[in-house]
Amino acid sequence: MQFLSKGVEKFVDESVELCQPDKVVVIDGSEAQLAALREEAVATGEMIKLNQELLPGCYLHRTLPNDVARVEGRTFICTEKKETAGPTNNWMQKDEAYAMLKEIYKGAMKGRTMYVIPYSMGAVGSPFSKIGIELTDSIYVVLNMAIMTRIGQRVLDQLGTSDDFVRGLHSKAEVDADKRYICQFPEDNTIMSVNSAYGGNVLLGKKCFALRIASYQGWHEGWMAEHMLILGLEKPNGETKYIAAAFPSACGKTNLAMLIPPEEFAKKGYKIHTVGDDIAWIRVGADGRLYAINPENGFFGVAPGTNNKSNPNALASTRKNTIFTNVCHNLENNTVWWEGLDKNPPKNAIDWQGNPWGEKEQAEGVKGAHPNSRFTAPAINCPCLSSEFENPQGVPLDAIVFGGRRAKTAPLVYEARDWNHGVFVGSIMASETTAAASGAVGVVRRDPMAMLPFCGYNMAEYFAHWVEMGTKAEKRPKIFNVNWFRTDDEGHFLWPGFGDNLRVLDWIIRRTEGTAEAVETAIGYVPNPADINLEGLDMTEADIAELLTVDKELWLQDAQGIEEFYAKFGEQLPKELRDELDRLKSNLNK
Ligand code: OXD
Ligand code: MN
Repeated sequence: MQFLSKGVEKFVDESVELCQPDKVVVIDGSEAQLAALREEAVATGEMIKLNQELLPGCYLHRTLPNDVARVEGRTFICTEKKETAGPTNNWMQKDEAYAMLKEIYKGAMKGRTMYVIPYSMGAVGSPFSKIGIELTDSIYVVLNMAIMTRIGQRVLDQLGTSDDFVRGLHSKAEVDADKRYICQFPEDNTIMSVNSAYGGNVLLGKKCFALRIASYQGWHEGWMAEHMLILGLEKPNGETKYIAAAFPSACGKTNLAMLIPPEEFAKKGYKIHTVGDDIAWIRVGADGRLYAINPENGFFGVAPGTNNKSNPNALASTRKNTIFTNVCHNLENNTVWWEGLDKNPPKNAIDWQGNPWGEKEQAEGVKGAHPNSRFTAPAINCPCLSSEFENPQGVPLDAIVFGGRRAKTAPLVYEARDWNHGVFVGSIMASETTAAASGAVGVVRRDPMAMLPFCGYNMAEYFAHWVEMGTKAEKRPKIFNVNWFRTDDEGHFLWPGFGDNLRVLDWIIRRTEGTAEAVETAIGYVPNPADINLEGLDMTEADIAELLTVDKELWLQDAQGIEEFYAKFGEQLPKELRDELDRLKSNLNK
């Protein structure tokens, strides 16, 4: 095939020779071509066309029951040397990986069409943006990529004769779980994903490129790819401040990014503007501040639990031009349903596995939607999408927030003393397993910067890169840690969360402006109870005081856990972080 870029031509020709598709189709991004693909997917049963009056442009897709989530155990960083991937990644020697994968891809597309998807992560032509070419034998992938990224001829035009693009080869092959591999080759800007058809494994622009490959690129090129939402907080005076926040999967990033302010705040004029819900690419601007873009163009959100109360903006985003995956098919009106959408499950439905689902199955506790069922919705649908969403220069960050699910240890919010302390706070991020019973504490999994499954290189180098970015940015954002999940001794959540999280963001922004108080503790700056605006909230100062306590005994135990986690990195751990841990311990022992 002919392309302006000789690199694209070579990649397509070699992949055709390997996978032997019957046909090759280049995705030009036109509505006519996408409409024809939707029709074809409906004709073959790959997608179900939903009620076009209630859900215009919406479709339902089911993956195989063995293929419903990201597969961390089968995700590899493939480099020349193991040290480049580091102690927290699965590693394969890259030549061995290529040889093994080639056997699996051989003839995998026989009888099928190979689609060539040119896509841009970030607005086409933005100085932040990067181009990828994904080859796939799945129409579902093409249609999802058309929502999640900017695709088509305009991307090829932007690439021109350049060979600077990320190669992604995806084949669903036989969807054989035993031969499923999600391999990143950061040294070669290459991704190979085979035997899966589930979003997180196959929409190669998302986790594989925008986090694993991009984090490696950023390390070499002096920028950062992070697992962060980006939001703009508009204050009553009309000024908007930007926050990027990292939380592990399933800790509410989409909800925070689309937060609806509590009534008292809304009345005063506070608003939230969503820039992104999952990924941020961050660079140092000419003025020495950090600027962030969301490289994606849509939301790949978890459906269960999304409802008019928890996240009306996310729900509104799914009402048109959306692809639903593994949710329940409501046959009463040919729409969709999932657990937590409302209290009226359909009486006549098909569950995510394609089985009849009605009152009997519900009484037996069979789930209608898979717990990881998803919606792929265009960002443009989001009622609170930021006007800066397409800004090619990104938005300036005032604060970076880390957070996890901790029943006891972490207070509702605290502020790092300075950048390096903030990097330490991110590096010790942890989340506990849920549903802590009375007094019990869940199992802690360390998930530094929420990047454990997504960092494309040695995490010790990644920490060092964070430290270095702090020296490059003269006007660094302040760094904070939040914990919406603190519980009392009976295991009840102490903080209402959702829209009320704005009260914490408000303190954070006032801290960046120097207009809010705090006390210095062993772990950093913590607000006094009176510093959080509780207007309109049924909560006493004693309640908030409890949320803000720092239990030295628990923190000393945590310091032990951090020590064990850090031991993985041996001598490679940056001295700055070792010093911060020593300082934490000495503060706690004072
Ligand atoms: C995730 C996701 O798993 O965003 O983090 O899908
Ligand atoms: Mn994510």
